[in-house]
Amino acid sequence: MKIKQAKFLKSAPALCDCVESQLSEFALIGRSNVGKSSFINTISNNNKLAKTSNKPGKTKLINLYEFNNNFIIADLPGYGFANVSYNVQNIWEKNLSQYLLKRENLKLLIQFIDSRHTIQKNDKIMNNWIEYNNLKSIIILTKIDLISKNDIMKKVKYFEKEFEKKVFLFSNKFKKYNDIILLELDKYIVE
Ligand SMILES: Nc1nc2c(ncn2[C@@H]2O[C@H](COP(=O)(O)OP(=O)(O)O)[C@@H](O)[C@H]2O)c(=O)[nH]1
Ligand SMILES: [Mg+2]
Repeated sequence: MKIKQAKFLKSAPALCDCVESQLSEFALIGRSNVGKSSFINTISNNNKLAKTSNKPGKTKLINLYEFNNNFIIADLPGYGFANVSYNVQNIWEKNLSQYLLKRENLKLLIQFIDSRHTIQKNDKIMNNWIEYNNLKSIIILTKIDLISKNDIMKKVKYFEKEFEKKVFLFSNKFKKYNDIILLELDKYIVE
């Protein structure tokens, strides 16, 4: 699959604010700063499409983007930010779990994991929650350019063992990882 067109659709605080759509939807989840917004920009070849930031926890909205007039990617607020109050965190979790469980056109969750670290507690909690709710998901290891070539295979093995499934690789610095991910997403698009 080639990305020929990409556009911003809407920012939504909660499920009820998302535009209704028949298009297949993918949701990006992962800790703040893991590279979710960068993924959108990299596959669309447009660094201005999604806001990226090195300050964690900026986005609290579900940002929807449409590709090729054919599918939607929802860039979700990152989990695990440190400096928000417990109350804000609760509202955020409620809004987000409602979206993940009830969004009708949602076909697949894409969980982003920073390849530089070992498995983080909130990544594991999120992954368990996904499995518990029987949601389809794939895992993408990000920032592959920041680990040595030698470590890439070690990390793949480590995370595949931890999550008991295949993991995909990604870097916003190299285009070579795009195709295999887009090929995988293509399998979940319902025309
Ligand atoms: N070296 C490197 N930096 C990245 C990569 N992806 C994202 N970043 C940087 O990490 C920071 C957070 O990225 P962002 O896409 O905003 O993360 P998000 O919070 O998950 O949406 C930004 O400064 C990005 O430039 C990557 O693959 N390699
Ligand atoms: Mg972001």
